[in-house]
Amino acid sequence: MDMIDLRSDTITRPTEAMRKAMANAEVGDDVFGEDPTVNRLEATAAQRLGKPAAMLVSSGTMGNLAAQLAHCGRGEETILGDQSHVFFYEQGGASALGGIHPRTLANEADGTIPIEAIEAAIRPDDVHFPQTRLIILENTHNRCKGTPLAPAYMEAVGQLAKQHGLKLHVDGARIFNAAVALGVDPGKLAVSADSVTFCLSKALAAPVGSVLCGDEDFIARARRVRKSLGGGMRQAGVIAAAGIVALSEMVDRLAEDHANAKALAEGLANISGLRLDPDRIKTNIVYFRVSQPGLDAQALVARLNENGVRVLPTAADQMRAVLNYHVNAKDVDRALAVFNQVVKAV
Ligand code: TLP
Repeated sequence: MDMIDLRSDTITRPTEAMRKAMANAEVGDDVFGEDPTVNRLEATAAQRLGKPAAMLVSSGTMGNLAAQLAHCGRGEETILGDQSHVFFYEQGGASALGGIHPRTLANEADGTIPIEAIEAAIRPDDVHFPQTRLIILENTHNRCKGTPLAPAYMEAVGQLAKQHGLKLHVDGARIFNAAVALGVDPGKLAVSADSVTFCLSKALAAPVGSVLCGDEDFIARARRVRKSLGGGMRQAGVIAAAGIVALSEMVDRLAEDHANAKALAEGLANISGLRLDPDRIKTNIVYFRVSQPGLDAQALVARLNENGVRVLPTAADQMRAVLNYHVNAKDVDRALAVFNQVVKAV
């Protein structure tokens, strides 16, 4: 049985074009700055995000951590959403490794944090308080249903940061999904940010890697941080080669994942015993709840798995499906048939 794997877009495997590019990549020692393929990926990424410089890192987590360590000193504070990946899923790395203090604010359902709430959380100059240094936004917002944050909101937060002498970092793990969904250039979403990370290894289907973008000084500091974290990768051109293909060939097709996500969401909403609002689905991520008596997320996930569909449990009554390169419109129909059968069988 062919499994339909909807647990995450991180499960995507490299395309034939990526495998060829990796096999033939020209490489050098990237710690010496001598890997031509890494240099080409970094230049391409910087240009796509409208920033002067960029650095390849092993993962989105490392990109977000390196950004925080490059922006903040020990005891300084970041302002970020309580549903953000940085706060929720990154092991508190910035606190553990950098002594950085997170100030969480409630995310709205659409992944934003109200501007007034951010402004109110900025610390005044008082000996009792840590100093606020950095605001972090996430676009698209994973735990807030993959919602893309609009350019006007990103710019308003950037303006606020500037007024208060703060920096803005964007966890743009899926910023290309946001750009495609909103029909804007990714650079427009990053224009007010001092730094932005995006992932090659998620919806863009590269096997490894993320890129951190920012100005030259920031990237120079982040390179020191990356080395101290053990992230100097030497002949990383074999990774970067797949990343270059990801950026040139895999961005426009994200619209297919979004259409498939919408179709899946509409189908799931028609199954009594499952709950979600399909109108909220704007990119490739579909969260839904189970409200069928006698069924919880773990049990449903197990039964779906036995029938060839994999989704991720995210709470006792909640699951997540992420549409990706290996799932087409026919697979969505097949997955919906399995959902129907499994929920009805209870
Ligand atoms: N997200 C993963 C899991 O960690 C939850 C997923 O399957 O969605 N920022 C955002 C918004 C992310 O969703 C992720 C990964 C990361 C950062 C971290 O990227 P990696 O896994 O490359 O460290």
